[in-house]
Amino acid sequence: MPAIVIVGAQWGDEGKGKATDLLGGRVDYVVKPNGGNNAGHTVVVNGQKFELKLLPAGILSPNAVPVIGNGVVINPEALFEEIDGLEARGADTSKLKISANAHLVAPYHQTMDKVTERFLGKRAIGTTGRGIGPTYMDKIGRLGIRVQDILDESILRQKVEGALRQKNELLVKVYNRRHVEVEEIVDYFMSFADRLRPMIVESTQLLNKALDEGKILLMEGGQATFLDVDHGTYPFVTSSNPTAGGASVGSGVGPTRITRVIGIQKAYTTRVGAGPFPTELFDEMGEFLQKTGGEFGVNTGRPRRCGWYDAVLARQAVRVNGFTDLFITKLDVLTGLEKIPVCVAYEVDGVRHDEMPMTQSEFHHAKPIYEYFDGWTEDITEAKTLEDLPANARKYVEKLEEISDCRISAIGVGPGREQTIVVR
Ligand code: 2SA
Ligand code: GDP
Ligand code: MG
Repeated sequence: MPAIVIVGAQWGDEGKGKATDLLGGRVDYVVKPNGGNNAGHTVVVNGQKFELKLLPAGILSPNAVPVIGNGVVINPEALFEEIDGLEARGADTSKLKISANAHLVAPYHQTMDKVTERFLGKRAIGTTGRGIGPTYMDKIGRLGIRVQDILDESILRQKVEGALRQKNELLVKVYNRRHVEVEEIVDYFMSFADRLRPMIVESTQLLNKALDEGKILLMEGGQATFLDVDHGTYPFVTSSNPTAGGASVGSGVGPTRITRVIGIQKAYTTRVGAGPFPTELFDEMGEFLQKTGGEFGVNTGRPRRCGWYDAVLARQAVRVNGFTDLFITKLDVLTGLEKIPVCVAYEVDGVRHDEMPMTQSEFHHAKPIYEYFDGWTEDITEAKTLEDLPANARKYVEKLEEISDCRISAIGVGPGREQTIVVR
């Protein structure tokens, strides 16, 4: 039975929240496989706007069971703040399940995130400051604290002792911060134990059993392909694997059980934080996209950098993730433009590159080679079918499909759930 994966195909904020919400009504489980409260997913239901950070956006689909997978890093304070906020607005969060193997973000991880960024100075990544990188560092370094550790306080204490031995060396000697006490961290985590305990599950068994019973799973990737620590624009990336393979690792659902991988892509490109961005605009066109698209971070409020659609990135994303479908969002934002440039290849130090260059230096030097498409002026926000779109908007979408090497299955023409053209 189907397991569907949703992946950001660019640098994030493509509209994964909306895509999840659209499919959420038809699935039994919605799983978050990676990231933490660095994410920011917007869902607009009946004109009401919800901004999800740590929780899967699918928590708003009343019939789906939301699951935080083993690949996620959880800040318990942020978790309960978000749950309480949603409950106060009438959403039901009582079905939420959390993997015993997910890792916990400690206050010292957030301190490390912020001081590391400060020490990097001009080379800073522009992280969200939520402690995501340092928590994944501890996971890989085998110094992490997992959700299941709160089930046994003496184990938790041993793990915190081990982690702090190393952390305090860094915090005190290198970063000139205060010494963190073991009991302070144990007490901090244990203060959430009573609320966390009933939600903790062996998520791999839960999800595979659900598939065996014919249930439908939706895996909702956080961040995006080019923020992936392996496949992204390293080091300007997040510290998890938001690509399709990461959804498998982060949920315990094997790759052969995944039946559909949907890439979410804006009809243009945005990026928040530092790092290379070949089609970035520094003129009034960039301002137009930012203003019309409302391009500000859901989580940190930071303005997003804006640029044209980049087909070189799109093709690389199709390869890395093995997309079966693309969902193009925010086509409505381009309404009113006379010509719409699309990057079809790069020029790197005088040489044409049709595909992603091999090295970071080459990508930093990449200049877009554009093709130009005719724009449209008609309002498309009410369009329900391809035929409702003006001819030039249809041609633009057809061109994106052709140069991205993947079929387009849905098109977003506004933030609302119903503002979507389902092509197939
Ligand atoms: P981190 O905090 O270690 O994951 O930051 C590393 C890089 O990953 C980027 N990143 C994001 N990019 C886009 N959207 C994200 N979520 C929020 C949103 C962002 C916000 O949905 O708007 O509110 O600022 C997200 N999360 C991480 C980050 O900018 C760094 O470049
Ligand atoms: P995510 O991180 O991928 O879930 O995306 P975000 O929620 O951070 O950012 C996407 C923004 O675009 C949100 O404000 C959505 O409400 C909005 N959005 C999604 N699809 C469309 C669309 O087709 N048209 C317009 N105008 N806005 C959209
Ligand atoms: Mg977002």
